[in-house]
Amino acid sequence: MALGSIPTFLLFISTFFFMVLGDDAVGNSVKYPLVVSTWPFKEAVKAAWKAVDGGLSAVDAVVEGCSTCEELRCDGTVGPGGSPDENGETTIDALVMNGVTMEVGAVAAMRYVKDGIRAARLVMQHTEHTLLVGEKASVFAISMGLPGPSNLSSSESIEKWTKWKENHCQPNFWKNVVPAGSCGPYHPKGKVDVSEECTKTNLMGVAELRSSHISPHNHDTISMTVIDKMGHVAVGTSTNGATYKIPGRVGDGPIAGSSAYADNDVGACGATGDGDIMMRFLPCYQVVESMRLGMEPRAAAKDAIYRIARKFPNFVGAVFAVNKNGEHGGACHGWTFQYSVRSPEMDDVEVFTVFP
Ligand code: SD4
Repeated sequence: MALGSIPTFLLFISTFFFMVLGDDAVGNSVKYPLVVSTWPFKEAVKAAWKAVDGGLSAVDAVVEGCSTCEELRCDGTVGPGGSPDENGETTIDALVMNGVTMEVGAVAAMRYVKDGIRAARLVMQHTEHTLLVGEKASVFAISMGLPGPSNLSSSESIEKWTKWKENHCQPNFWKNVVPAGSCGPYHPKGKVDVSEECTKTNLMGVAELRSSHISPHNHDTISMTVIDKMGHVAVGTSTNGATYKIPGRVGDGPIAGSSAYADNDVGACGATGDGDIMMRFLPCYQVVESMRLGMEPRAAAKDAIYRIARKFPNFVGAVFAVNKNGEHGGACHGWTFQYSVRSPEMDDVEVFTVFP
């Protein structure tokens, strides 16, 4: 080799390694591919791991993982047959986000179609939109080839709903209405003093009295992050939403930045909990932006939860945070949270427990 061509050769070699390893791999202990999911949804994590380890993209692995939870009806609150609304109907909220392109596809309050996360991916891949809702989302999903219309109720969801009706439709999500302690139809309670009744805030601006309908036995969301072999990040979410919700309610599940968020330059986040509160704070957007400013995943997760808890001390929820090197951490409020991880260093899925 002529002496003059040595620098060119070295440049070629370093460019080659940069392209193969990616900038994150240089000088760092990179831990991907990686799968992280809310709760001990081990089968879902295994399915996503199998997909990503086999070479599928982060987006496709997220879809495989969340789809497995929908098929298994994880916790009886993901996929068909879970959490009935006030009419006894099960609907689905789902989202997928590509952290490379920042594309998002989501469906909300989708009826008659059981494949929430696949419908979300169809929105992302075949439309310029971000979010389709209700029956129109179902029509879209079926027109794009997903099975349906199907009855999303199960004997369990109908039984749960029947007991709730027998219990005078308690608990429910209404406020400032009459009748108070029984089933509807409901009407506004007359003149409401907004400062006293609606916001229930004290002088510190803290909403004190709102009780949460979400409990450790009633959690409903798989939120998953995958980093693939290329170091590309994606997130996905699927849920039936809140049990006994008012029909038409959309939770945080299909809201980018709330239930999940991914940015390839930084990392990703997944959330679970009281979506009606959480979606006001976009906790996963907050987590990713905090990590962008240099926070460690665990500190970013704690900060995002704290921002909600200082305004809603009774709020129940949790987030996990993952940076682009695969380091992760979680934080929670009002319950003990668990999240599942599969990385190249592990022989199997590991479950991490986070205390409030
Ligand atoms: C919702 N965030 O629709 C969902 C419910 C949930 O743990 O995650 N519960 O509000």
